[in-house]
Amino acid sequence: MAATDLDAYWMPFTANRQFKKSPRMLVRSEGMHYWTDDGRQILDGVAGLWCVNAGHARPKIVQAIAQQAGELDYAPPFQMGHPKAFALADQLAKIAPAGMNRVFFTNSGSESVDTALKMALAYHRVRGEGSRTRLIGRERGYHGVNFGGISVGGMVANRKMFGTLLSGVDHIRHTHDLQRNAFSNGQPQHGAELADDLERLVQLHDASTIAAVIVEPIAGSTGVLIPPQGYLQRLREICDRHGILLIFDEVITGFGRTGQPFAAQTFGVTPDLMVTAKGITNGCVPMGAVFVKQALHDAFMNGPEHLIEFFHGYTYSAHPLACAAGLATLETYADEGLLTRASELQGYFADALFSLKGLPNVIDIRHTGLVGGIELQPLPGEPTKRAFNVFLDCFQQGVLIRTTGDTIALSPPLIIEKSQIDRIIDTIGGALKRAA
Ligand code: PXG
Ligand code: PLP
Repeated sequence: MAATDLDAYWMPFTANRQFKKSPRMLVRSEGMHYWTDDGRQILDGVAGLWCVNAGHARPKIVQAIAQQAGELDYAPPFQMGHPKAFALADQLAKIAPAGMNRVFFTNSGSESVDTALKMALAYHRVRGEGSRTRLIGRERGYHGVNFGGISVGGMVANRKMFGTLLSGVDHIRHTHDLQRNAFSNGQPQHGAELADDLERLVQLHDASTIAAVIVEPIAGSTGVLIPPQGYLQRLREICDRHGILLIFDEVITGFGRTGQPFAAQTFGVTPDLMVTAKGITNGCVPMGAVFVKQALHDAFMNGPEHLIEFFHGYTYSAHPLACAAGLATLETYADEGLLTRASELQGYFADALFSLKGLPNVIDIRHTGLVGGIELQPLPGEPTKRAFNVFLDCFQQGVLIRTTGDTIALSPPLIIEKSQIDRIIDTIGGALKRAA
């Protein structure tokens, strides 16, 4: 392709000029692999972008999308319905944490986040507690890129260019603590007390002003931060004590990543609202969903029946192609036991990850289920560069990984075989030695 052919597309979250000088083009995918435009096979260590949990081009999903496009291409979601939207919500409720049986559809994680924040605010208002307007996020949180999400989010680069954001937002501290917790095998031992930061904000602002707190059970985008033992439980207790809604952002952790359908189940803590996307359609058609407890939904179902209860929705909420893909995805997950397969493989995966301990510049290894993080000592004065060099090297060797800051993140499709885990880890090991 001539260089000018690449000019028009302004790529998201990409070093555009670097990419366009040396493009990395994917042209085909199947199972655990991508193929590049120069015919190389690439082993996918990140499920696309944490979303292709059942692997690529799965026949049931491909067929469902093709058939749906010919049968019902689009249906307006406002004041109209189509059967697959109801069927998908019903199926999703069956795998959700107990009681989270009402589902609102969106088209992405970012939209799901903003939907959940609006639901939380409106919920308090319909119950007559309209003073609860404050939203609490966490440092190093990633909640997508819309204004609500970056307001509660805690990644500096994603916020600093965009003005004053939402007002009335505060943040609790993050849980990353290399000094006390480096190389924890599973949930770190130290840090449950960091949840008490929420109690501190309650003292500062008063509970009557706080609507909700949103956290990722595992922070993915800021480098795979596993919650310390007891931390999520403590957040839940503080929320309960003060009538604050707890929102889990499970965009990455949902759909089997941690060994259960959702991290809420893996960690044994049920939120009030749960934000999802990505794996809901195996990444094949954009879709997101917000799960809520029935009581929260029911609080809106008052007033005259002909009136709209919640003034929110997207042109493409519950898009027929997405619903068809979602139903076929859930079927594929169920056929192959994928929503719990990570719990069977996590021991092997953890051992493989820990075999990298002691290699040059590896300063921490973190994991749960089939998500792993390998944190590197940054190059002096050049943060992110060492990890990015490892990424480029691995891609040359035929393995796709993801880096964020100086952390390598792994989240392979849940169909991965042990030999493929070995291949990914060996390739990273080689790249780490070369990068030393
Ligand atoms: N919340 C969380 C926890 C996410 O991980 C979003 C919301 C936003 O979803 P959408 O579909 O709007 O992108 C995400 C998305 C990375 C990376 O490299 C992760 C995401 C997106 C882009 C890059 O870690 N997660
Ligand atoms: N902008 C305009 C002018 C619109 O008419 C609409 C939807 O009708 C939107 C934005 C929102 O688009 P979507 O529903 O796809 O989020």
